[in-house]
Amino acid sequence: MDKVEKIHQKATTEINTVGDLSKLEKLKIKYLGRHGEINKLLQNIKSVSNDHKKEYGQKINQLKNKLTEIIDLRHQKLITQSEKSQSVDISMPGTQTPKGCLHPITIAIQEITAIFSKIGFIRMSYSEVEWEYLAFDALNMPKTHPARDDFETTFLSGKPHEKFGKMILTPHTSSGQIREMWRLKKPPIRMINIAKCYRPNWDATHTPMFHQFEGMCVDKNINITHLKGALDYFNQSYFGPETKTRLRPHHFQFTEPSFEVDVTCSACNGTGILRRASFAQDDLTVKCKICKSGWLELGGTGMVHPNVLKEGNINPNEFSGWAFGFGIERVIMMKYGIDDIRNYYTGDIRFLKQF
Ligand code: FA5
Repeated sequence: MDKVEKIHQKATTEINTVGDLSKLEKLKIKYLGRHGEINKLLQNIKSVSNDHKKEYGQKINQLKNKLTEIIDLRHQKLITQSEKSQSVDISMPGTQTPKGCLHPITIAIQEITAIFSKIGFIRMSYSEVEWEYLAFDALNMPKTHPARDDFETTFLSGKPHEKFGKMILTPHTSSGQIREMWRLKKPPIRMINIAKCYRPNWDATHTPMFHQFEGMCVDKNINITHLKGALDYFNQSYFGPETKTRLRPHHFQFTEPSFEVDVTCSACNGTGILRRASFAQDDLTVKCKICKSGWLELGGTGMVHPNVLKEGNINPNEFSGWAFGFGIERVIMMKYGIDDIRNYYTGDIRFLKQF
């Protein structure tokens, strides 16, 4: 009987002071389990005299019921405590979920599209896989042109087309000129073709996949002044109202005359020199690291070659037009002074979220 009382005392203290549910579960097994203290006490009944057997059995049953009851109570209490500790404190600051952002190329595509749509240009996106004929022959580029070399163009396996030749990954957006003339059949044409292009290059200013935007305008009496006006309009809208544009003579097979387009560098305002205030009285001047000369090269342009208009079933004696092709990665680099094109494609969030 003493032992029963001792176990009663010990178990009650342990159960009422236990601090978590898993320890309470262990106490339950210790006292009420198959090999627990209560069962051990029951096994001892053999050694109790017959006179006391009944009383002993009753005491053990009472103890079992008592322990079951206080274990249940403790269990309930611990659950309530843990619920309270997990309850929401509405005065706590919330967890910040990182926000996504648009890729700088996507932002530039949206901006360029909006700028040209204001002057009536329709956004097109011609395919990334093109026929050799449309990318070269139709653009007045002979079979021997170096751009048609394996090193410059990615040819795809597959059966060549009888007229259009092999399939290639589009090396420039200029094939969109032919496709747009075919689509509209008749001028006026005002197109901005924005698409992915592929060339096997990889350095600080070239990636194997890049984006170009190709502008084309064909109508009656279109001349170079319209081209210069459109380029001024775009460059001032995209780079800033102070931006100046210049055309330098160049050569492309599909335009005549052809030019390279330069714009004034926004870092040095076209001076080629950066002025830094110094603590001494004189100004400290350094050469602009971005442009070195005040001008940055944007891309190629020119008046659409008569042979190209003919390929588009447009009479060059009746209509004329201009076209240009610029790299999107390049215009963003020029606008923000980015020195390595590969930044766009390494997926570094610290770079991408700045735009
Ligand atoms: C052309 O692709 C001509 N089709 C442009 C053109 C269109 C001229 C219409 C006349 C009339 P070019 O190869 O220079 O030209 O490329 C134009 C621009 O694309 C370059 O100035 C450069 O910004 C970008 N570019 C070319 N190759 C890459 C490359 N591998 N990675 C990133 N940008 C490139």
